[in-house]
Amino acid sequence: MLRTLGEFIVEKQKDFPHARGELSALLSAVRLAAKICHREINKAGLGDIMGEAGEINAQGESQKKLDVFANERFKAALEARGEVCGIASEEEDHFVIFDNELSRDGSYVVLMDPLDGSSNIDVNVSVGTIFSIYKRVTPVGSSVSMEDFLQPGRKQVAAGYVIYGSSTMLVYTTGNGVHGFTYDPSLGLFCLSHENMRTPDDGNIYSINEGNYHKFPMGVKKYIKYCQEPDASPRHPYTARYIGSLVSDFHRNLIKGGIYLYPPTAKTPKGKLRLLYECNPLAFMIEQAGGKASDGSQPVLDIQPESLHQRTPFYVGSPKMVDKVENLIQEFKEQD
Ligand code: AHM
Ligand code: MG
Repeated sequence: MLRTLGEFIVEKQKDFPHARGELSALLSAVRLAAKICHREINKAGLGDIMGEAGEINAQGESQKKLDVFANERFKAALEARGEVCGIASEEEDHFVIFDNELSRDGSYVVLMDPLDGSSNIDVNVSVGTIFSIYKRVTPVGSSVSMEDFLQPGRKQVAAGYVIYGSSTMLVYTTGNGVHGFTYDPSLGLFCLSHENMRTPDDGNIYSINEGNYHKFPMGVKKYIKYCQEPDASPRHPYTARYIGSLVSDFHRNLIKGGIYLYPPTAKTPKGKLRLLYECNPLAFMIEQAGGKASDGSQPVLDIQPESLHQRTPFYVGSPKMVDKVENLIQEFKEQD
């Protein structure tokens, strides 16, 4: 029988005895914004014949870039319901306070990357939205502040992503497993397609931008060589797969088993990816699915954030693969 995301959320609310339905309402807002973004992203290629981003359209409005569009949609959907008192986004320099009567009493903050991998849209490659939800630490009724946003990933109450791919999917966790829903555009519904997702303990896919090889820490170089060794194990040599769109690379590896790596380099000592908008939510998801996420020396979820747009090296995926690269990074760190 078909189970929709809406029904599933209500069902799962019973798992939290003191839940008042706020988180369920918040997830419904995410679902609505995801549908709107799905619609726009699916016709993105028409931009070429209907006007590029930045141009003025027939109605005299300027066409928005899709990442700006996605940011506005998610923000509007989250502000409309009153559960969220503020958001932080990769698209905004500062956090945004929802300062209306409803939202001031909201208990949650949301951090998001509204459209990750947006440069891929030009070439029709899958992109994603990543979101992360925390209970605020400041009192309800007061104005939201920086400390509400700078919480370690362990404190997340929910996280997830939307992948706009050959199908659009919404995958999320509230700390009780990871569940995936595939969008049926003819019905306008997300339907449960992947209940209780688990990532394999070990895998044979490695995903990294190998063009930067010469700039990587020695332990990561050793790991890449290890992946390529023909006889290191029956799984060798591993398969290299890198879309360059984090949600897509993560989603594939979650299902098939594998590891995604974004190491530091001398030029970018913290790597490229953002701790709060990208790494923490995916780290929460992978741990819930039986995998691991590390910055090379500690679990990503244990990092105490210091600023909103902070970056971190990121190694995420099947636990045995993450252990292996972590060990090599530690073993060879004197040589960096
Ligand atoms: P973005 O947030 O500016 O879109 O950058 C994040 C993206 C990820 O989706 C992807 O995994 C990574 O950047 C690719 O980076 P690179 O091109 O350096 O390999
Ligand atoms: Mg991003």
